[in-house]
Amino acid sequence: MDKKVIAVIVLVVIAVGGYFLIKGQYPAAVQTPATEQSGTEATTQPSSATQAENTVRYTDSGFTPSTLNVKKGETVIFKNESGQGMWTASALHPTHRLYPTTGGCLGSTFDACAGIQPGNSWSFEFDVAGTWKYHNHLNPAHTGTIVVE
Ligand SMILES: [Cu+2]
Repeated sequence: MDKKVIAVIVLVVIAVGGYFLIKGQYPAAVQTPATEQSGTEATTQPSSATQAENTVRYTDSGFTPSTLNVKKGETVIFKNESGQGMWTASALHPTHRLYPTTGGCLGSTFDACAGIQPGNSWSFEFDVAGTWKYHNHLNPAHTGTIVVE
């Protein structure tokens, strides 16, 4: 009888001890991925910040910002947040030949070659340094400038 009682006590001690061992490890296991997550968040933040800087919004009142400075090789995203089509294209209207890369639908490759519908966006990589004016081919009064350094 005494041996049985001792055996039960030993089993309870092992079970309780094991429970606390597992419980003690749990918060540590949860904490490790949490710190890893905050680490990756910190590294992804700068790249998303630079992307936001290279965004030109097109609203019913025109392109914002009207002048955007970028570095050579960077991509600019033109977001159509207006209620009309946005056909971003190099100056001068209607030949679109100012930006010096040929092979576009009319002149330069800096040309969306189509009306981008509201809610959509169009992007272009600027590989040539200079001051490049552009406009909305569907509403040439709306203009903007990209300065590539
Ligand atoms: Cu045009």
